[in-house]
Amino acid sequence: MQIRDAWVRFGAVVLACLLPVLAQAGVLQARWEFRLLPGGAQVAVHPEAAGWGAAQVPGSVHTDLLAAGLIGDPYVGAPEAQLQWIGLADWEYRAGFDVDPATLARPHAELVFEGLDTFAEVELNGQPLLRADNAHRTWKARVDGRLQSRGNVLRIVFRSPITRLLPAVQAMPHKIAGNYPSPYGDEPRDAMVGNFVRKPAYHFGWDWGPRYVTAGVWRPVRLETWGAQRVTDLAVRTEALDANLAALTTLVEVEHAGADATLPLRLEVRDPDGKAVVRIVRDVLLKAGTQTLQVPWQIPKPRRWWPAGQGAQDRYSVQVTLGAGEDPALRASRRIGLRSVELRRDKDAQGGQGFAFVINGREVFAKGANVIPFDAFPARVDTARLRTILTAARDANMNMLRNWGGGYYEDEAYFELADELGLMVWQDFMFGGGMQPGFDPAFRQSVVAEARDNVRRLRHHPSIVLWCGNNEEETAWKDWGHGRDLGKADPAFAARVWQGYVDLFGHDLRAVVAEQGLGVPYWSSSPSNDLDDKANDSTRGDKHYWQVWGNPALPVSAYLKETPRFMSEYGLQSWPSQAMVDRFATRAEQRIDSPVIQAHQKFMAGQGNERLLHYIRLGYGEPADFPAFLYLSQVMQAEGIQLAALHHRASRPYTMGSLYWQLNDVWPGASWSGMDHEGNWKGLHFQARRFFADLAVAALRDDGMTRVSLLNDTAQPHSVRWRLRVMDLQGQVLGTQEQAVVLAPGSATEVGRFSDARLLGGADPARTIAVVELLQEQRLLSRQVVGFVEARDQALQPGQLQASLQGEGDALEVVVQARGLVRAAWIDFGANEAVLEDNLLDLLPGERRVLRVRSASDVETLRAALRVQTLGDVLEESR
Ligand code: BMA
Repeated sequence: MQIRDAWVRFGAVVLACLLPVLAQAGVLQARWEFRLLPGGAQVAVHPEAAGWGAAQVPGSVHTDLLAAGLIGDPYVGAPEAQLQWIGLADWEYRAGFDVDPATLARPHAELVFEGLDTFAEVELNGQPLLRADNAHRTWKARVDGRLQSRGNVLRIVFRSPITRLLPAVQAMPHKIAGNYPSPYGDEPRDAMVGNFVRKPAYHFGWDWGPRYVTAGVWRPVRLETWGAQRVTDLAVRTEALDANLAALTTLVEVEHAGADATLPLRLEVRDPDGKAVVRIVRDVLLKAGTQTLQVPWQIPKPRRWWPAGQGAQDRYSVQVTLGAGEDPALRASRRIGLRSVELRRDKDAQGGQGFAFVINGREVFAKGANVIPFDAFPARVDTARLRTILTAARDANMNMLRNWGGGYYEDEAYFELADELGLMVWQDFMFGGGMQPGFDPAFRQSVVAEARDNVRRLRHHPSIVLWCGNNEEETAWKDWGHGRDLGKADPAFAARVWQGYVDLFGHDLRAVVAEQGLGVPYWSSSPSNDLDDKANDSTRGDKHYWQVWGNPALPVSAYLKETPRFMSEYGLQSWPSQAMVDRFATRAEQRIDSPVIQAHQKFMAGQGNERLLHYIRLGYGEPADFPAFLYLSQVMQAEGIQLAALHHRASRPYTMGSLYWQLNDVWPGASWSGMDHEGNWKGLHFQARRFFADLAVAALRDDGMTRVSLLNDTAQPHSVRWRLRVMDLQGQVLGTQEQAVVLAPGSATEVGRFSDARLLGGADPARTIAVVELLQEQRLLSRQVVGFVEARDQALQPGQLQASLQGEGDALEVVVQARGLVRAAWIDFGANEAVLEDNLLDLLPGERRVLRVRSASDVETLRAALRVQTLGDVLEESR
């Protein structure tokens, strides 16, 4: 008691120096500080973090330590092992704030914590306020009468999830499957806590990212105040929608205190041009408590929201006002898109079952990638970064992103961008893999609360077309031995675990989506056929295919033998560019097996680079040096994923989606991504823009036979020509075929199969290629160069490409001119930031291309830095 009193007095003195910030209703403006919680085991080992230091909210303890200079950059070098103590420590945050008189005078007040990571004890002015245990939830606490005009103090203690949960996990006679065990000894390998806590799973380390078990106030804290009423939610339910009419119901949730009251409720709807198209005023009777008011309305000839490539991304704004409307607590607004969504699962005659997204009545082939968190510390991801990466997704002709379940539910800004860009979002609930304690009622309750918070927070976004229970849990249980092993060890416990799974993902989350999701479909797991017998089946439901890259590491040609109904994951790794690698490793450290390089390669505990070399060797041969390894990893990835994606598209309508793993990176390192951590395009992303183009040609060679298909993802028919030319590497044409065709809307049309013998005649396969093109009038829409042997064995020559820089300022261009065939030309400017219009280019003999360049660097610097790698040059060095 004495100690506590002394501490309170000491705290009061320190707080006097805190300079409180004046708070109004809205995001709480306060100066935050942090330190190690006194008395914890880490204080003696890390006295440097025992004193108060400035903190950032929203933020995380790692970024606060970094800003205070107490740790080095967690992304540079190989510091992970030394930083694991942070995740084992308890942390204390505090903020002082004053409240302006008008805000203080309001009868009701609430503190809203949009993100607390994770086990948090919150106090206001020395009194307990709330305890939190789920980072994915919004936590709210009424503070009526508890605020003072000056010197309010919020104090939050964050407990280490590892030390908090470990005793219980260790006491379990049999564990449930976790994800990636820590290689650093901070947590026993056989008692992982990650699956027992509602915290982003990737914080515990993943096969593309570091292990930083962070803590903190990761989203804003808001102070909300109101009078007798407040509007707590606004949603619009679509009752019926087609090209002629939209029938809608506005759902306004209102909290009212005191006796019955009648107030006017105003609804105003503006069309995509900002013109008011609906104005309704009506008196509503409010009873004490929470109620949902319903206001129906209609729009003739609605302007519907379409995915990219299918039509406009029109949106309407809906605003409601209760009473006189000056009070922000009595107003709410939403931007909504009018679209219908159906997950079509037609059964076929062979016992299969389809998986197709139908938007506004039209089947849409889903093209895109899986999204992982944009940073190890989510609070430092800003809207600009999201805009860069999501715009790049749309620019690469993607129309769908799958928000994978091992991260966090993205910010409003993410979905706002997806709406604007026409990117459909497949939204996983945040379960990244392994198995959850669904048998624990408290755990299930917490998940249901989290799901309600997030579905209600995000449901007005037209981009969201699917809520999916989890990533890979059903298949892990059924196909990877988790169910079998636990069943052998403890059949009764295994049965409880599985029942918990079915209750949580088969029932609870399905019910939340049905009640709150405004008609968006639910799917219990990816991959699955929604709790069918088999979880990862090519003939039913969605599929993750990892026999290429994963075990048994089949060659990329195996992609052509796998034809799913919807491919939601497949992938190949690569390294980012040399300039990016230079950010975290010195040149001396840049060896395939150096500790720093290995630290940034997370696949299978150090085997990732071997796996990459396996694929590089199969297709391209041995890299001569580290820069060649980086370059060849990107070429291999881009060409391999292209093969799979084009095969999926050519298999339409049997296959209705192709989402590769993965769009983006969490940090700078090796991964399956097509863009690096800063949003720079790797070769894959440039290639994706070509292989996902709405009008494209797929020339797929397998077992000595080239199958040519023409792809049209637009809703219109197209008159086109396709042309196939066989030529040698110097451009001499040995044979040509050409044909005009009309492509039906939303179709894949096979136009020919050609044996090698027919194409080559007697020509040397190492010195001959087939060039397959799709043309509309004089315009080349799409082209593929087909080799008859692996690139490794092609007679590609060095020195076939000349590159120069011309122009200046905004009119800067790279001119590339090929002599003989050039494959996979990669142009860069070293450490200078420069954005090129196109890259990773195949150039036919004699071809010239002019590419726009945007850069802040001056021409001479860029000219000196201009570098081009081609397969002909790079392979020559290793021969
Ligand atoms: C998939 C994902 C991730 C993983 C990726 C690459 O199956 O669901 O868990 O990062 O594979 O191994």
